[in-house]
Amino acid sequence: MKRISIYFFLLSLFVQAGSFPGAVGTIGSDTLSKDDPAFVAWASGNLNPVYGTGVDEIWKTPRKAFGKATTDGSDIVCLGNGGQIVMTFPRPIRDGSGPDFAVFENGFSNTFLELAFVEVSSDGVNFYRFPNRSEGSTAVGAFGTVDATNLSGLAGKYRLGFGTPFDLAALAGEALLDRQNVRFVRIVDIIGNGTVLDSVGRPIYDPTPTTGSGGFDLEAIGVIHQNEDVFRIVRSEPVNGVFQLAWESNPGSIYRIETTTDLAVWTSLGTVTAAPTLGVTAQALSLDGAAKRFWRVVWLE
Ligand SMILES: [Ca+2]
Ligand SMILES: [Ca+2]
Repeated sequence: MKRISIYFFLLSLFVQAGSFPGAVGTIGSDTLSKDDPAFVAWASGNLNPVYGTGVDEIWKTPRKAFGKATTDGSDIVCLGNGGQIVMTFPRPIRDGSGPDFAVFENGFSNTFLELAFVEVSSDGVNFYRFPNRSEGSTAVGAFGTVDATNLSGLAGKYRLGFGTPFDLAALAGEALLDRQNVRFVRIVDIIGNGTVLDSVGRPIYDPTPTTGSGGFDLEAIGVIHQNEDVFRIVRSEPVNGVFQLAWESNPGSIYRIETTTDLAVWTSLGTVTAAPTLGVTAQALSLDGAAKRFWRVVWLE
């Protein structure tokens, strides 16, 4: 008899589990600890957040999502219900082998999971959402539970100190996304009452309603693969007596413009701060009557 009861117990576990990797500490979980040596950089800036409902002023500090992930559940920016934020990085994220970055939330258990969509952009204009799935089929109360095995492609799947990985390869084929130069990551809170749908049109459920620090609490974003290659010049031409120069730039970075007439001695024309919301910075430079002149852009930090 004892053997039979064990059999049924295992069967019921198998039947209940969803299709995707499970909670921290379970076999097959794809989470990354904040201390994983795979992380080479962390989010370092943000664009203006759009806060949703149910978030107190004390949680509206985007700076707390900069830098390395912590074990401090209050070291977060709270998006509010339906809110969103765009984060920037020291260098572009690139698509290497396997996951390329991970998003950290401050969930206090393996089952209190507040969820968000993750969208990326190279140019700061065109954003692409990671394909996502939520297989949960019942509404979750304010302090209800969410099963990680039901979730894929959504941030917030793991508790404080453990990131949810994202692989840019999932967005192959998007014409206006340069997967080797992802400069912006947008986190979009999901109102988990079933009105917001996953990639295949199924309702997404997470703890609802939440107040005070409602919605997704962004703790950090860790980068696994970053692009340290030479960046590209996208425009270099004289127009109406002015030389128009534009290059792919990373928000938060500083560049020095240099010029020469003989390719031997370069003279600085000063420094330029990257365009804060776009992936390209443009400058109009004086031609100053030289028969031949060259310019170059040097990436400082
Ligand atoms: Ca990848
Ligand atoms: Ca933090």
